[in-house]
Amino acid sequence: MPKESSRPNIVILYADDLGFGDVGCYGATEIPTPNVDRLAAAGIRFTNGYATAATCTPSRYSLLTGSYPWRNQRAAILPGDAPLIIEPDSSTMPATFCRAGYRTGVVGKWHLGLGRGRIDWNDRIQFCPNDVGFDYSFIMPATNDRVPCVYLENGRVVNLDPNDPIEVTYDDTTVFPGELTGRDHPELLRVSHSHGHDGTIVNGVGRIGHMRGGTSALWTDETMAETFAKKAVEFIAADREQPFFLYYALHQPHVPRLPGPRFQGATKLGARGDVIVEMDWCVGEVLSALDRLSIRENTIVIFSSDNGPVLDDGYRDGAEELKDGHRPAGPLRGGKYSLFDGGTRVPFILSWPETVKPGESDALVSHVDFHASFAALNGQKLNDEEAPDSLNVLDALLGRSGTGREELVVEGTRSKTVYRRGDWVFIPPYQGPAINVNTNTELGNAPAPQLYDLSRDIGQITNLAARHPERAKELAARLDEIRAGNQTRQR
Ligand code: NG6
Ligand code: CA
Repeated sequence: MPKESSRPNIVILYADDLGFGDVGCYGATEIPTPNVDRLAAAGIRFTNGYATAATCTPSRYSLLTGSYPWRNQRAAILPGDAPLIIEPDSSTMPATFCRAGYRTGVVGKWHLGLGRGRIDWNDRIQFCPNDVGFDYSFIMPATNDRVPCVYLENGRVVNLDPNDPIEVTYDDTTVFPGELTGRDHPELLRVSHSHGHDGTIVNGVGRIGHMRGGTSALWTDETMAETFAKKAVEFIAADREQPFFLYYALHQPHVPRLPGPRFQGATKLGARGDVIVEMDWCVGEVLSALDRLSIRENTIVIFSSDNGPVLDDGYRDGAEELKDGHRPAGPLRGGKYSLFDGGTRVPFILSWPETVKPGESDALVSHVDFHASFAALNGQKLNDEEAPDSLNVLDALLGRSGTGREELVVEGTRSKTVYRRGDWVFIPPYQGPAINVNTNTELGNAPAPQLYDLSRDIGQITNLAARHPERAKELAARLDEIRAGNQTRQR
């Protein structure tokens, strides 16, 4: 019997806005990331590993379902009170793991919506991670810059005092009586905002949206890392018999960047560098727990990021000023929100000491493929409606083959997509600014088609569309075809 049938545990460590060049094993020299580096040294470091989108919600939607995000109109950056965008009881990767006898958990950032409309934060929230395949959940509802700034455990706000109920609104014309906002009280802020983020002040930081109440339940940004790491480790250790799937969605290095005291000043790059070191510590906590429990050998640990990097994402925390030669996207062009590779090509590491030989792989792989690949690993059959864009690329993921997908679609923002086949990348003409001036990222919008050959031009400098019009046309047509739902699948 092949070893893989022994149902390994699976942990996905999913960073938030971490770029292709942000960790040591992908070339960062100014940010020490010993734990991520040791994971890479023990596993496979992929150089063509992709998130499906350059922003969070779409990317995570694909990771958990195996469906491209632009197939679901609601898969766009969500406010903190948005409804759940995955249908309860629909096909999800965690649900497929449950069917295979796993216990499943999510810890960390959720950002896929909750409830079905108006959420009552003071009661158990129905339509939460536990309704889409997770046995256990300990989450922040949306992002660390969005209200409500509370943790939810299995659908209930943690530490809530019923006499101090929570109210939330994203209607910017509503300010709750007595609410202190960043807009009206900049003198109360510990970090000032550069764009947006001038709603309710929580823990000295202006957030997106408005909330009141829930004082005893409010999180402290500086202890978020240890809070999530502790819950992740508790989940891992809870049961030694059943295999488990843990989706640990790290909150770093998304804004606001407020590391715990131990990590303040860990780098010369300011808060953004420091929270990456903190993130690395979280990775270390998980690896140590697996070692301690003697289950590291038969655990697949994946490390990746939901989208590319951004320096100024709305707060003046010095990330831009202190970057000092550090290249968050490495050699790639663009970053978060971008149609260029910097938006979606991310660190992508898989380790499974018992089975996978350490090495490096340039196979084309995407987070969207985990669902079908792990279903195959566990002998689970997916029907045609399930995980429609997920390919079984298990051989590539486990390093048995250097070939992954032949083609891939990724999203920039708002359903604008890019098509990659082999080393060729085609970006259709798109309206919109070339640069997001707030974040200072190249978005990739241009009135003319763009075609790049990544084998010679990883930085997407030379547009070859005019030189190879036939190829550009062919790739454009194929992208249209996939968007219309026509795909061949290998399962
Ligand atoms: C943007 C926010 C940004 C970040 C992003 C979501 C403003 C001005 N900008 O709208 O700060 O929160 O949404 O990031 O509000 S993501 O990684 O969750 O997609
Ligand atoms: Ca993100």
